[in-house]
Amino acid sequence: MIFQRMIGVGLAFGLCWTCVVPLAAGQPSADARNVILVLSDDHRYDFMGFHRGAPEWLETPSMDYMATQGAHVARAFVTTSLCSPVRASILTGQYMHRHGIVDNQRPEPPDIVFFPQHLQQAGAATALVGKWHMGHDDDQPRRGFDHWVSFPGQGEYFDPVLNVNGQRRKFEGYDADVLTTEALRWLDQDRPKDRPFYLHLAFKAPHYPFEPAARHKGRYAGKPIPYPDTMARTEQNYRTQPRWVRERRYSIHGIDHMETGRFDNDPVPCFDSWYYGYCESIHSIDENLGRVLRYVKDQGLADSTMVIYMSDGGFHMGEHGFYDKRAAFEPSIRIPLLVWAPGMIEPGTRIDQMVQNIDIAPTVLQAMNVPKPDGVDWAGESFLPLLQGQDIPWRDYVLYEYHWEWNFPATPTMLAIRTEQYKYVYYHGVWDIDSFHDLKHDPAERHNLIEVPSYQEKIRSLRETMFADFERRGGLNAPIRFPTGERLGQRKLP
Ligand SMILES: [Ca+2]
Repeated sequence: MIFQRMIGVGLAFGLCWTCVVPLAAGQPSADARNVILVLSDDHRYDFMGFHRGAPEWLETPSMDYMATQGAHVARAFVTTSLCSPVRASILTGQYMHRHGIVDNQRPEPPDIVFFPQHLQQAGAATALVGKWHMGHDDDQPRRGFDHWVSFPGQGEYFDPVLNVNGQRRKFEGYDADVLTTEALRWLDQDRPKDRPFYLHLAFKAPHYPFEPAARHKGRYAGKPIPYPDTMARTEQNYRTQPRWVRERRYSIHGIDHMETGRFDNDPVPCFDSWYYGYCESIHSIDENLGRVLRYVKDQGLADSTMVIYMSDGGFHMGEHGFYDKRAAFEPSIRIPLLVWAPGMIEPGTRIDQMVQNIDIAPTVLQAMNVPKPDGVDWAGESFLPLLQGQDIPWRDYVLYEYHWEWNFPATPTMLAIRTEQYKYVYYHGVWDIDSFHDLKHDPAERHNLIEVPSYQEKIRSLRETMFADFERRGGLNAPIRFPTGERLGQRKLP
């Protein structure tokens, strides 16, 4: 009924909600949805209560609910595991090499087009509430959003100052609580009720330094930690890995260093307390995700709205001696992705095809029945047909790209290709070996098979496919930028 009302209003306003043009990846959906995208920061793919491999004591009832009552996209990846580039990829449907945002230091180029601009042009109401983080300094409203509540750079976990449509105000409380309250305020009071809407709600959590809401601090203290097998500094863990992997242990993104103070920190900060903080932060955003789901249900919007939950990247929690992301290992490039749309997506749907952040833009447009605008050339595809159980042609590999940062020099430039079973990673500009992993038999990526003779043909084939694809896309130009910001290049001696 709500959808019918939307159609009626659309016609009354001369909009085009019924003029559905079939999109490239499949048939248009039977009904148009509002979309709420809830985006977290550095939440790795398997730290959800229902997920195999999660700490058994981690509670995420809202994510569990979305998985059982909606769809779990079980193999979801980012094209770059770094805040600004991946956020730009979500909002443009393009790889980093195309949209040009390759680090966290610089703001977006002026000619970049974000998909909410297309939604606006089609008549939808749009809002961004939360983290933007393209460029460190600018919190001013950006194109594509009717309503804007954000902050510069990484923001603050407590009592944040938010830029609300150009006016800065200080708020009290935990960041995710405040942002959710502001998002619900827009949904409830400020948005035009006669138009479909897109809400982009982006939490700071669980990004380092892993601060939960005060009410959850200490919630998991003392619980048994399932340390990953690859965490120990042993010959077995490192004898086949590239040298830079072992070296990163001693950088700011390694567990034998972790934090770089002015004169170094010794002893090393406590891994366990960080682990608990990370999990408590995830619990804090799960609670706020629950507030969003509850609002949608209580307001009778469930049959006209799609809620997507995802992260902007993964995170190592000790694997290979790392914390942080950036690398092409599974904990870094895989993300949680859940979609809940009652009446549109069957409860308990599980998608095993490899989906990427660049697929979000076309998926949201299709879910809202907005035709793909002329001239738009997304790198991604809509996975809405997959969510609805349709059998459509789909990619059989995903690509990954990361460019070395002057500010964090321990992780090299890399290009990677991942298929269902294998992953090849090419490292650029370092005197080192590449990586090749059999994910089926070695999901922890403990054994680098790059020098095993029987795999050389497979490796050659993957390398050719990867380079040919990147070349076709214009993705073989590593950028060199003027160094800016702080350089966290201190190396703790092993
Ligand atoms: Ca991030």
